[in-house]
This record gives sequence, C-alpha cells and structure tokens, in this order.
Amino acid sequence: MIKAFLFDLDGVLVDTAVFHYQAWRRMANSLGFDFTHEFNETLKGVSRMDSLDRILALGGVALPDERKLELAAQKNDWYLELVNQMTPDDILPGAEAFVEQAKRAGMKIALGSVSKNAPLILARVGLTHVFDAIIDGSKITHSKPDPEVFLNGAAELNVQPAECVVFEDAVAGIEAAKRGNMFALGIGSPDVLTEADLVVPSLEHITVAELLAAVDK
Ligand code: B16
Ligand code: MG
Repeated sequence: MIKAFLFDLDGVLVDTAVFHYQAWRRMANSLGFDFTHEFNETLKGVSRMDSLDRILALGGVALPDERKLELAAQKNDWYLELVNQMTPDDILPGAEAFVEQAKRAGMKIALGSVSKNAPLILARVGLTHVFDAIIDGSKITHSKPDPEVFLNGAAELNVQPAECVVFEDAVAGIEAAKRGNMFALGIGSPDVLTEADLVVPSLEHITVAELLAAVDK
C-alpha cells in the first residue's frame, strides 16, 4: 500500500532547470565554449560538482580542483541571482494542488532533491510547510541515479521503499527511484523517461486517485 510521495524539486515542483542552464552556460561561455539545451537535459538531477565535471569534459577543459571550486561557486552566485527573483507564481502548473490533494488523502510528503539550494527555493515559492521531511543536497553523499536521496526520504518518513511513489522529471531520478524499489512517476515525455512506471506531461494531468489506481494494477 502506498503511504508516501517523494517529490523531486527541479522540473517537478518548480522549473529551476532553466536557471541552472543559464548560469552554467554563462560559466561555459566565460571559458570560451557553449552547450545545447539537449546537453543540459543530461545534467538534470546531477550534483553541482558532477555537472561541472561533465561540462568541462564537453569543452575539453582540464582544471585543478581549486579552480573548479571557484567556478562552481561563481555559477552558484549567478544561479542564486535568478532563484532570488522566484515567487509562488513559479510553482509549476498543478503541483501545489496535487500536493494538497495528497495531504488530504493522508499521504506523507517528502522532498528528494540533490540541490543544496532546495530549502531556499522552497522558501521563495512558499512550499516549505507542505513537507514532512526535506532531503536536499546537504544530506546526501551520492547524487542521482544513486537511490540514497529517496531511501533517506523513506527512512525519515518511517515508511518502506515499496510504500513510496517518486515524482521525477530526470532520467537519473527515475533510475534512482527504480534502484530504490519505488514506483516511479515520470513528469515529462515517455520517449525520454523510458524506465518510469507511468509518465504524465505535468501534475495537472493526474489525480491522486488515478495515480494510486495505476500503482495497484
Ligand atoms: P545545486 P533536483 C538538481 O535538482 C538539479 O536537477 C541539477 O541540475 C543540479 O545540478 C542539482 O540539483 C544540484 O543543485 O547546485 O543547487 O546544489 O532535480 O534533484 O531537485
Ligand atoms: Mg528534477
């Protein structure tokens, strides 16, 4: 029986992926190269330092660790300039209504994000209070596709992994959910999220009752 919903943040509740893309591009441009929206897709759910390594590898740039830490800090400053302009209007369509529906249905709710900025983002959009547990980048050692973030969420909610549904927009996040033995609801395209148990375009397109019926099938 499903007892808990574990929500990814970026791409499920808010669209911070566009801000990550702008800030990482600004950094790549400062080093003399660029990258595409398609490449940005592969960074979703990937931690800050792992994202930096992937971008530098794409640009063929090798740097000492000290310089990499400086670049990551610079990117984060640029990213935060954008995050600090967020308001409750930046919650993705259907997300808040769905979470409220879930709470009324008695579900426990956790956040499972590898972002170290997750608490700030939740505060900006006014969603902090809906969560029974918040697992963010400061509480994990492995980014998605490792299941750690979701397993920690289940443990903090005191439920078994098989009693959880994970809501994810990233390929790495779906893999993390499946490796954690959880039902994976993909938010996006079935052509991209091929390993998800079910895919919907957004949380506007499914109700809690429809989701629980699909899990039971
Ligand atoms: P930060 P999620 C992830 O958030 C993003 O998808 C990914 O692009 C980002 O690099 C990562 O957080 C780390 O974010 O730099 O803020 O610590 O999808 O797990 O909510
Ligand atoms: Mg995401």
